[in-house]
Amino acid sequence: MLPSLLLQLVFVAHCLAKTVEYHWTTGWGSADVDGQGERPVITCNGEFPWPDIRVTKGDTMLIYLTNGFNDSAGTTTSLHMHGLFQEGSAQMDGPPMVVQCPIQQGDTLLYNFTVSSNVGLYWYHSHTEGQYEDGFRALLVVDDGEDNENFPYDYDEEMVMSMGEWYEETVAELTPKFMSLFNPTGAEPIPRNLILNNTMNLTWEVQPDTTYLLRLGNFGGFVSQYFWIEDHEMTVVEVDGVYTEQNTTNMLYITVGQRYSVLVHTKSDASTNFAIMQKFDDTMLDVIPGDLQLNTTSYMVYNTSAAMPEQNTVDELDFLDDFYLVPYNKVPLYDDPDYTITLDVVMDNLDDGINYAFFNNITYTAPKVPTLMTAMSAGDDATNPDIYGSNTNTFVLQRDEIVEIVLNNHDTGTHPFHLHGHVFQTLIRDKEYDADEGLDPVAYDPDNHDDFPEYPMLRDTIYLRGQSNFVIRFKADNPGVWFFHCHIEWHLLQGLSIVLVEDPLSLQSNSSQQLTANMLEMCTNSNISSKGNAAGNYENFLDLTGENVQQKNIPDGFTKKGIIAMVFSCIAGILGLVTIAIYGMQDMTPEQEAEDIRELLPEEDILESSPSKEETTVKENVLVNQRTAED
Ligand SMILES: *[C@@H]1O[C@H](CO)[C@@H](O)[C@H](O)[C@H]1NC(C)=O
Ligand SMILES: *[C@@H]1O[C@H](CO)[C@@H](O)[C@H](O)[C@H]1NC(C)=O
Ligand SMILES: *[C@@H]1O[C@H](CO)[C@@H](O)[C@H](O)[C@H]1NC(C)=O
Ligand SMILES: *[C@@H]1O[C@H](CO)[C@@H](O)[C@H](O)[C@H]1NC(C)=O
Ligand SMILES: *[C@@H]1O[C@H](CO)[C@@H](O)[C@H](O)[C@H]1NC(C)=O
Ligand SMILES: *[C@@H]1O[C@H](CO)[C@@H](O)[C@H](O)[C@H]1NC(C)=O
Ligand SMILES: *[C@@H]1O[C@H](CO)[C@@H](O)[C@H](O)[C@H]1NC(C)=O
Ligand SMILES: *[C@@H]1O[C@H](CO)[C@@H](O)[C@H](O)[C@H]1NC(C)=O
Ligand SMILES: *[C@@H]1O[C@H](CO)[C@@H](O)[C@H](O)[C@H]1NC(C)=O
Ligand SMILES: *[C@@H]1O[C@H](CO)[C@@H](O)[C@H](O)[C@H]1NC(C)=O
Ligand SMILES: [Cu+2]
Repeated sequence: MLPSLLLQLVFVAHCLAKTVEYHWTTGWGSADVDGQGERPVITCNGEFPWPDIRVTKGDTMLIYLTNGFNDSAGTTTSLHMHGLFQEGSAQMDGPPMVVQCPIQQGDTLLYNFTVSSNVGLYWYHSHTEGQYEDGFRALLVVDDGEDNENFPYDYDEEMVMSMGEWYEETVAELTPKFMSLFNPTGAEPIPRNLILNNTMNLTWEVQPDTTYLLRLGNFGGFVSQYFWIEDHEMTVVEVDGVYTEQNTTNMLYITVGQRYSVLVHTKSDASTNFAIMQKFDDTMLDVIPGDLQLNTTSYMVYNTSAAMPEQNTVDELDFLDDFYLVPYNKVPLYDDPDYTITLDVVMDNLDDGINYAFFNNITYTAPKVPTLMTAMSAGDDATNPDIYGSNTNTFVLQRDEIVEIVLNNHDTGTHPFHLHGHVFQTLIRDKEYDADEGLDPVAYDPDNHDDFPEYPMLRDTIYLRGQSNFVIRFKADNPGVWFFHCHIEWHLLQGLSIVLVEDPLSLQSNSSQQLTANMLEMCTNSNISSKGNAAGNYENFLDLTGENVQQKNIPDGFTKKGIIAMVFSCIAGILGLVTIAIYGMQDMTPEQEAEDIRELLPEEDILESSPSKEETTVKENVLVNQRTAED
């Protein structure tokens, strides 16, 4: 009786699941997103913005992505569905050199996967070189049953909105200025505006006395945003695809990568319109240009004939702390960890003078073979983390173990961390230890910490405060190769990521995880081996000769602080110009400038002798004078 009933249910579920197919070709076009003029954008089939899409849990998605870029730089591409677990389809997750080979110009890769268990709001984006900051991104709603019938709360209408930031220049223009000897502190480029649904001044026409399910996703690449609606409360019911117990607030704080679904009940009086506010978390900006609009106003419109509201200001940025949210399913705190990964975050300079981001002194350096393919081809060696390379920060997880990640931030900045393939519980998120108040970074102390929540919040992206720490846990029940990284695209370029190889032997044996012929073709066309260790060695997986490694450290005898003080105090006089360089107002290219500096500071001078104070001063003068002369 029971089995046959079950069978029927399976059959019904199967009938409803559909296959949706998309054919997307990347290209370059032009769009005026923020009303301040056209600039190049990445298009989808010649159009911008990219399509927001909706599927139902259980659906299979077939996305044929064609690289339609035709530039001489050979720009490649890729696609990541942010938040989807990709159960049984780890190769479809997107990050190049982690799970796949890059898609070369003219090539098409089929992303073929089933949305088996995810529901709620997600988004998709290129996982290549900050490309999504140029527009290659959009939202993805996964309905929980037909018409979202299994959603646990009642609502009348739904509204989906993306938020993000917009830059004056393209990522290709900004990156060389950012990753430069002339940006020794790693100051991130400053966006020009905050945007809502790929525009500004958006109007949302609402009906009175109606409960809206408002779904908000921050698909930006850098700043967190405060979000509020004048004189309206928001009841949080879902974050990052996890239903929550209701928690009502006036304000949200949404980092890049995060999503919130809230219930908003409109007023019964339809006479007045209200401001929808977005505000920069300006503590994340290294400089705040005088003309940067920190608060951005959009409109909740009850009455199209009535006046539009002015900007709404508040006395305090009193936002909901997501740490205290309780998942609707009340998943209890996971057991003590079987495996703890402790990571220290540092931003620092290497021998080339560029500012990098480090986990445990390693800045992620892509291997020669995508890590998933190393795992697939390594046989029993796949469980040995060494084969994945010494500069990829790869950790191997065993099936079903409880994994704990302890993250200690030695940097003063806020970082939103994202884990692929899972949601995680947040056990601890410590307060900020503000350097401006003379405080030093504080690491998590396993013997002395706050009590863990009984039902910790589950989500896929969470922020870490400046000089602070967090502790997260998840269960390694999804074989795959999963990236864990800061979602600030600038910091990802700087190497702030690790790779988790989860249950590699199951990957090898499971038929659904076998690499598709189309995927292997991407490797052939990229001249990248789809077999072998991080160095591409297939004979002996333990021989890493020839692997990619990060730049050398600044040599011994010079503390990193010391060399930065020496080399860069010289530049201090022109630090203002660095900022200008970032804004693109500088007519000199970073390469030219780097050349100038190298000439003035021959390597042996900088690196081989500990300079006296006097020498340093002389060099400073030379440089400053040189700059003055040029200007
Ligand atoms: C938004 O409104 C401002 C002020 O009216 C205008 O300058 C700007 O161009 C508008 N932006 C868009 C995208 O419509
Ligand atoms: C590249 O593509 C654009 C349109 O996306 C087209 O205008 C241009 O002619 C193409 N260039 C080459 C070299 O094919
Ligand atoms: C293969 O992977 C799928 C998806 O994760 C899983 O449902 C299935 O049980 C796995 N098969 C085996 C034999 O482990
Ligand atoms: C998508 O993957 C499924 C499961 O591996 C496979 O059966 C199907 O043929 C694939 N579809 C295409 C169009 O390749
Ligand atoms: C914002 O974009 C979403 C998805 O494209 C669309 O459904 C929605 O209507 C837009 N919102 C407004 C207020 O225009
Ligand atoms: C809409 O605004 C107009 C202009 O202020 C006003 O005359 C009208 O009564 C308002 N409508 C409602 C339903 O309040
Ligand atoms: C921006 O919003 C904040 C918070 O409401 C307010 O304190 C501040 O005065 C606003 N800034 C400007 C320039 O309007
Ligand atoms: C709602 O969130 C606040 C923190 O902003 C927390 O103190 C409170 O316990 C939460 N309440 C519920 C019911 O989740
Ligand atoms: C990082 O390097 C510092 C200085 O060389 C060293 O003290 C520390 O132990 C290293 N940390 C790790 C996790 O290897
Ligand atoms: C791969 O190698 C071939 C032959 O050397 C070359 O023509 C092609 O441009 C290379 N492709 C890439 C993406 O490097
Ligand atoms: Cu970061």
